[in-house]
Amino acid sequence: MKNSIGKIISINKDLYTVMKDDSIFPCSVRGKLKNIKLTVGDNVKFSEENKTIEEMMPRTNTLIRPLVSNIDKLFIVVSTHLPKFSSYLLDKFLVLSEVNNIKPVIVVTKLDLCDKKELKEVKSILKYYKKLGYKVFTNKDIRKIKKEMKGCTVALAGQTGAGKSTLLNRIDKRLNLKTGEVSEALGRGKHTTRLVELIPINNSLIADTPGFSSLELDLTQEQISNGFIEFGFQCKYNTCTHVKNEGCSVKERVESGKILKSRYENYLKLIGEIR
Ligand SMILES: Nc1nc2c(ncn2[C@@H]2O[C@H](COP(=O)(O)OP(=O)(O)OP(=O)(O)O)[C@@H](O)[C@H]2O)c(=O)[nH]1
Ligand SMILES: [Mg+2]
Ligand SMILES: [Zn+2]
Repeated sequence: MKNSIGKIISINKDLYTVMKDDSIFPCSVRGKLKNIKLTVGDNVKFSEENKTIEEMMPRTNTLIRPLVSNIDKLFIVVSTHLPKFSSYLLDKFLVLSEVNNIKPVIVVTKLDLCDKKELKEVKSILKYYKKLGYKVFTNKDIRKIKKEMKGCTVALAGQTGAGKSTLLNRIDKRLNLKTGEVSEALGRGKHTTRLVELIPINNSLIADTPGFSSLELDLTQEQISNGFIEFGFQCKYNTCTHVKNEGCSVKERVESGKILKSRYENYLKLIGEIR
């Protein structure tokens, strides 16, 4: 029998669940494929008869943490509190999306925990990201988020406790994903979601991923710099790393307030990590 083409929607030890149209096939992996590390999101050739995966199709991208491939959009879920808002993680995920050619979408949660002053601060930061052209929603904009997800393979990323599973439960109540209590002492959640899987909802495939407390980026200085989309290439020296060159247009724009200071600081922090 001819092989079919499907998508891996979950992996649990040696059990690979492959979806084709609306059918699900529990598969194992053929010996010759064992040296390729298949991930959730991989498109594969498989035998419906033997329930074996025979071949992996070329990938458009792979994220390491969460480990998923062929993602169209990354929904970056950031909370204002519990865990505390981190522009650093937001920028890190934005860089990760840009470098991997994944469209990022920012979703802010727990605005209800902000007082007036904090709300104003958060809104002014978000305005900057909107101006850069990023889509920014709150976790109350369910209709808009659904529309943005439609027809796409998407992953949710964000710190543990940020409210990723809660958001998905709002998108489809039948999901009934487990959500966690945030530990007040740590101010962060407890990794309630453990396995990565793609869930078919709302005409899209969605990966609710385990949150993380740290995230490593294996990128070059140039990739990171390109990930800050407003930096551009108009510096005096075309090899400018925007660190201490005189006449660096990035540094000038940070000083004049055109580039958000936290963006530049996060850039420095990120390139500091690769040295
Ligand atoms: N006040 C408030 N609490 C929220 C909001 N969104 C989520 N929570 C709460 O935050 C806690 C953590 O939410 P989860 O949805 O489990 O977080 P998660 O991002 O899936 O966490 P992991 O699975 O550990 O990565 C739960 O107790 C939620 O009820 C919100 O907008 N406001
Ligand atoms: Mg979760
Ligand atoms: Zn420069």
